[in-house]
Amino acid sequence: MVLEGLGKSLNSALKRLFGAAVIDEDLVKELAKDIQRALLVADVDVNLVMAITKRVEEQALDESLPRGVSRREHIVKVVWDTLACFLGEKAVPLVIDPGKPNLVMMVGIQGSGKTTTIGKLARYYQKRGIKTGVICADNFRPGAYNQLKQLAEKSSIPFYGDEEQKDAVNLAKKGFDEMRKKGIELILLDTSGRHREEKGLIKEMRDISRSVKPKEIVMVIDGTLGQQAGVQAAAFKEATDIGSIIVTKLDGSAKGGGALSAVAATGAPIKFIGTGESMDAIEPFNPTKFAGRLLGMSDIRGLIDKVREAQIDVDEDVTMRFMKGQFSLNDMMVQLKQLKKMGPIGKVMEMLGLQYKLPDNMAEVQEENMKRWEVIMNSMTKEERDNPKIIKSSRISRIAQGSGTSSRDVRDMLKQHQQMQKMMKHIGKQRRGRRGGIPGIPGLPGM
Ligand SMILES: Nc1nc2c(ncn2[C@@H]2O[C@H](COP(=O)(O)OP(=O)(O)OP(=O)(O)O)[C@@H](O)[C@H]2O)c(=O)[nH]1
Ligand SMILES: [Mg+2]
Repeated sequence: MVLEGLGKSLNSALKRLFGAAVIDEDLVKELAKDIQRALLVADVDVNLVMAITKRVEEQALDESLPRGVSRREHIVKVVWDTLACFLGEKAVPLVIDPGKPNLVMMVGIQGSGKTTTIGKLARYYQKRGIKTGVICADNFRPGAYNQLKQLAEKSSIPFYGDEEQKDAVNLAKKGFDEMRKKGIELILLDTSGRHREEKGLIKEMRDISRSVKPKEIVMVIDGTLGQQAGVQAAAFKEATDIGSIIVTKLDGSAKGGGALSAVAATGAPIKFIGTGESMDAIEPFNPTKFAGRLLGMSDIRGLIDKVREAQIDVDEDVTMRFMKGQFSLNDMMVQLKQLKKMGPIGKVMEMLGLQYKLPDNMAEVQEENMKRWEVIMNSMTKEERDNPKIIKSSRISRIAQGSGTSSRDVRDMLKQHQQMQKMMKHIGKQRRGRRGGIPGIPGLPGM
């Protein structure tokens, strides 16, 4: 996976958020620290890291939560949005006017991946029904002509090149004419990467682009450079306003996060990323989706959805009563049924990050018990159901007789109720301890 290391550490930072009992300033600070560490390891510029985490800290405990959004979800969204923002925010696609010769010129430092990327892009667009051709204007490196020719032939893509021609501008012009005559819509122009630094590269880029007037100039940048990629991007951005960027070699590069964020910081749009040596290893760059993938959002969303699915609407009054420990037998039945829908109770509590040691028997509340308890409850008066405290020995015998169960069954149920009431009180306290309150899952009071 692309930027696997960064993704893993960001994901575990968020898991900590989901595992925490209380969401307060300390927790957000810890989360920010985790994110800082992850980004620094990925070679993201220190100032950028600070700006990212400052924004997360500022917005995480923002008091006003949109309706129906829990604090945890809100924080996940803040982290997601912030990362996306620092990756460029919007996806900027390569625009191709169909039926016209769209010339796209590739430039880049030696070995950055220009030729490979041209091969990939040609395939990418050809598969999408756009007539695509490639031109080799690299008259510098001896193998360049054959490298591109072979890539083109493998994918049956029209190729132009001339090993005898030594002038790059001439090659570009001739190639462009040829392709135009053939009705090619996307013409990808490969240039030489004789340069080791930006200056010389930019001069040559100007010379060629003046004569062939490309629609767009793409700078191909090696993602393994980390934040150094930003230097190239900045020089390039200054030199042309029809420029965009493709960052390559993000597969397996520990510094890819640094490269992407540094490039995005220059304001030059990243349009594609290269994710491997094979001809299919290219993808359009979408900051929002990319940030989501880094955070392993599919996982976390799944958890949120699971909790949501099981929720029922309980009004605030009921929730308040639970928090004060006023918890009737009817309430208990409703809660047990809800919890059963979500799976093993202990697991649910763990997912929600609630720290409470469940009484051993409670985790095993079985359907059988619940059925029996319903029968028992039918033999009670309303007063008894609402306020089971009043049920003493004589009432227990009466209820057991009336429901065809034993006194022990009735006592078991009452004991269960007491334990659950205690738990609800405890959860209520946890909830009150949270800053601003966590509007949680209405079916589970106090969460
Ligand atoms: N792992 C990985 N390797 C890549 C990627 N893109 C390019 N490469 C490799 O990088 C090396 C250089 O790629 P080229 O496409 O020849 O680079 P170039 O910019 O055309 O090089 P010059 O023309 O010499 O300046 C090759 O070995 C490619 O296979 C990528 O996304 N991932
Ligand atoms: Mg090349």
